[in-house]
Amino acid sequence: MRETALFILLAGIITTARADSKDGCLALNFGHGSVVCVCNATYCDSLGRTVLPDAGQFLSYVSNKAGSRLMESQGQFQKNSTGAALRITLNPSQKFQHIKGFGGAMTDAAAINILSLSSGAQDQLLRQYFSTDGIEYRFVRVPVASCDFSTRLYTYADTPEDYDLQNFTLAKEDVHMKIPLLQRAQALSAQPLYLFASAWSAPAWLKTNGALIGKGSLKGKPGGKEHKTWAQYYIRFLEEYRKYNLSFWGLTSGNEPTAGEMTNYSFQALGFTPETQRDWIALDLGPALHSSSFSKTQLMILDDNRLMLPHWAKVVLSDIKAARYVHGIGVHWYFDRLVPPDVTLTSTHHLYPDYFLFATEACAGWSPVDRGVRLGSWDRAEDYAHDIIQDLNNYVTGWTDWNLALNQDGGPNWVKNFVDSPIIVDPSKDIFYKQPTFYSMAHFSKFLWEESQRVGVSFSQQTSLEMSAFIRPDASAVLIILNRSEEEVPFEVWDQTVGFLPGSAPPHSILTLLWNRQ
Ligand SMILES: *[C@@H]1O[C@H](CO)[C@@H](O)[C@H](O)[C@H]1NC(C)=O
Ligand SMILES: *[C@@H]1O[C@H](CO)[C@@H](O)[C@H](O)[C@H]1NC(C)=O
Ligand SMILES: *[C@@H]1O[C@H](CO)[C@@H](O)[C@H](O)[C@H]1NC(C)=O
Ligand SMILES: *[C@@H]1O[C@H](CO)[C@@H](O)[C@H](O)[C@H]1NC(C)=O
Ligand SMILES: *[C@@H]1O[C@H](CO)[C@@H](O)[C@H](O)[C@H]1NC(C)=O
Ligand SMILES: CC(=O)N[C@H]1CO[C@H](CO)[C@@H](O)[C@@H]1O
Repeated sequence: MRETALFILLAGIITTARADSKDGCLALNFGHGSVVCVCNATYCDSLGRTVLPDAGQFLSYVSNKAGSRLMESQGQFQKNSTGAALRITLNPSQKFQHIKGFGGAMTDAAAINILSLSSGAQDQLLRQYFSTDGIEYRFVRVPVASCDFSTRLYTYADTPEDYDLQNFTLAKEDVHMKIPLLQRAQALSAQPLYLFASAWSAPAWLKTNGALIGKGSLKGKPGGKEHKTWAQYYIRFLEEYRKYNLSFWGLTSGNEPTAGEMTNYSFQALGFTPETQRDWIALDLGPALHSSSFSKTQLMILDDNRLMLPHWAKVVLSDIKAARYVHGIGVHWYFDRLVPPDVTLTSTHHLYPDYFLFATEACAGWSPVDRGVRLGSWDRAEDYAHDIIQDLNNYVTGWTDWNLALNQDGGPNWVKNFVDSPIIVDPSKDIFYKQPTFYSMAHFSKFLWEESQRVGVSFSQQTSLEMSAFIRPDASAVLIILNRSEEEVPFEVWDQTVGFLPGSAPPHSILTLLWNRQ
């Protein structure tokens, strides 16, 4: 009797209904496919600290269109196959890239929105992203001066002809908003945050078009005084932030250089071709960083749509004088559908395996046909998970979301380039909404620690499930599965060291499975 009961217990998946527990999602449905979770100064759903299950057990976390949010269950590995038609075999001997981490951007807009809440709600929001109770972001992209998600146009050196940057000063947006929030985020994080800087435009007086917006590049040629000043501007930025105890892990060579090069952009941009970026790095930025106290700062080129690869990387990295200063390649997700990821990402990895690939910007609600905030959209959660899995399966080492928080219009944005964000604030009620995309990020950011290594998976039959598998530094395994269809069919995972994991991917779901292999 006892053995039968035990067997039933072990074979089944024991569900702890987190949605109904005290830390569950307070769901609100705005009619866009799924729900948002409402948080205020004193209440927010959270997973808390995840603890590795005992040997032979696994943990499963599911979020789905039906409204589950990181719902935790525990189950037991079995010695025998479950008989499921789909067997997913973990192949740990097939090793790929190591993970750096996940995060979002502290834009002026994000800072304005976070600070529009009461201090209690601000703390709650920051904890959601950065603490071990939350989703444990490691990376924060920090715009260098203004971008479209600002309420005004400025740089830190708007005094004309100030080639020595004597009047370089951080803006009030840095000193009173972004810096204090970054310090608070750092204090909430169990680990040092990895900040990286991206500039949208150089000061107008350094540029061919004399404006921060539109089509324009630096005056003169790489090696010339404008290019030298623009390199020093980055150094000055790093110095100023260091005075506030904020040190940067990395920087990019500038946001979306193709925007300022090829189009009459409606907001801040600075054009580079791959050739001018190469020469500016070789002659100006690289030497400036190298001779500064920031020589270890990770320099990422491109910081633009991945469809520019591998061409952009070939031009910059085949030049030894530029390549020696570069560490990685930053990619954005816009237009990802136009070119397959193996053509852009994997081919670049194989050409330049010593340079890491890193996703530096993505957001939902940017397309003219599907614009702005959509509270509770599950499609957008799937878009995130699909793109992250695709990137990870093509050698990308981390993924950075765009604005950490926006208002209900998807701003503020001085050119009304409104988009969506995983957190939408409503200061009139002193609450914020965690969108389905917040949970997409969570399924990766909370579980894939730094130095987790992607490993192989194989299938017993054709499947349209999308997935990516990892071994973490503590030797535990993480498997993340996305099911974008309406159906549910059981599967099993076979891990030679522990046995068979009985599983099932619900319709329209994101699933993270975690187990101990020792
Ligand atoms: C926050 O939300 C919880 C749960 O709905 C509620 O009990 C509490 O009163 C709210 N707190 C404030 C300050 O509104
Ligand atoms: C496992 O499989 C073996 C061999 O097929 C069988 O003898 C045994 O009864 C099975 N055990 C369970 C618990 O089903
Ligand atoms: C720039 O700095 C110089 C010297 O520090 C100072 O005299 C001047 O007033 C500043 N100009 C502006 C526009 O801030
Ligand atoms: C800066 O950080 C160091 C070490 O983390 C700490 O000792 C120091 O007090 C901090 N300084 C400020 C101004 O926050
Ligand atoms: C560029 O766009 C601005 C408006 O954003 C417009 O005023 C200007 O005429 C445009 N320039 C060209 C060359 O098309
Ligand atoms: C699109 C997709 O991934 N669909 C799959 C969802 O999961 C079920 C169960 O494994 C499969 O049958 C679907 O093909």
